[in-house]
Amino acid sequence: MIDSKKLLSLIAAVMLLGTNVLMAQAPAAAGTGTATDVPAQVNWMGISYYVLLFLILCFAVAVIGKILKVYDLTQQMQNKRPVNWNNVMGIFCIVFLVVGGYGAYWSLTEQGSMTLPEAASVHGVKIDAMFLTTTIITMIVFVITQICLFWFLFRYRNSPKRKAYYLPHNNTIEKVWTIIPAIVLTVLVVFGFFTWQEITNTTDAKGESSINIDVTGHQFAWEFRYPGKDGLLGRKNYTLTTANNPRGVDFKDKNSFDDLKADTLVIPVRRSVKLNIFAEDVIHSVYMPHFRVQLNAVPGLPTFFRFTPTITTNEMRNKLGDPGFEYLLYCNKICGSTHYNMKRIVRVVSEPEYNAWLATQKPYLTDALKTELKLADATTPEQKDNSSKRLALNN
Ligand SMILES: [Cu+2]
Repeated sequence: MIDSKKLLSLIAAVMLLGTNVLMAQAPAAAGTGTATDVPAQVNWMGISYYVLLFLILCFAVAVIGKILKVYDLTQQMQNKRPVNWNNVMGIFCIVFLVVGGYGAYWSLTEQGSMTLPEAASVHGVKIDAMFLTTTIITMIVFVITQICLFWFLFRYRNSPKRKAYYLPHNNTIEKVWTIIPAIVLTVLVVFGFFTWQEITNTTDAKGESSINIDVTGHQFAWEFRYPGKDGLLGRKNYTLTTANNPRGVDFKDKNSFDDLKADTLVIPVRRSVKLNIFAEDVIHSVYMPHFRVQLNAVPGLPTFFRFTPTITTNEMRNKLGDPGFEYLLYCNKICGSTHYNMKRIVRVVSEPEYNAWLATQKPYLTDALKTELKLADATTPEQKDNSSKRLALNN
């Protein structure tokens, strides 16, 4: 009763359940932390339950198959008409079309609202428009092709009364199903290409000055570095990394002296922001769903993402009627055991609020780092005076 095909299906099912166990670890680990043995036990109970259910289902299908086979043979022995499997399969196709169609409708209406929240950036609105256009076009094609596929399987199932029509080739059909998708896909790709170009443009548009912010991911936190009064971030070099200089900022570059560090990503509304993205150990991913921002943070390969927020945190709180609302920056790569903890608050504020906030941020160049770099000793008394003035700006 168990042949090689059934054995393969069993192996596939076990592998699938194995993946389930892996995924089930996240909520267990993210739990309250009490009674760690219990979730593991519950997981394994769940797995054995589904394995058992699958085996029972296999057994039931095999038994029904055998019963039908016996019924079929007895019909033939009594010279009665055997089961018409073409009709059975045809009806199954129609049932599949109706049940599957309803399932697609159900998942769209039930889970459709679980998609992304309202876009709060300029390019985010464009991405949503692209996504909606693609979804509508593919949905129309999906509905038409599925109805045709299953209806034709039912309507033109094998019948002794009918002879199949042989259609070797038709140029018109070939042209239609090549040219129409080619035009539609070209329009979608070109639309996407222009949006992507805005995001990855290295130079500012005319009359625009982006705020450069360094975002660095490491296991398991995000670090922010803001430019000081000069509006410029100093260079970085990983070989300069020490306990006091964790991001490896190069202080041979005078732009580094007034750089600031922050715990929250605060950005002014309607100003272009360029996030310079770094990783110090494994691949992380900067993900801010409201702004439709997502880009990998790759060790040794700096990336960047340019976007313009359009809705302040306060405006969003009023819109949602949720006074506790915060925009969030997540890590979107499963980068290790406490990956889920890798998030930061992002606050969109007015330009004056941003400037006021920036003025209160601590300098990256701490006293300990100054001592380590012997910054004070390496200068003449006159320079010392100047540099202490310059450094005083940071405090
Ligand atoms: Cu991460």
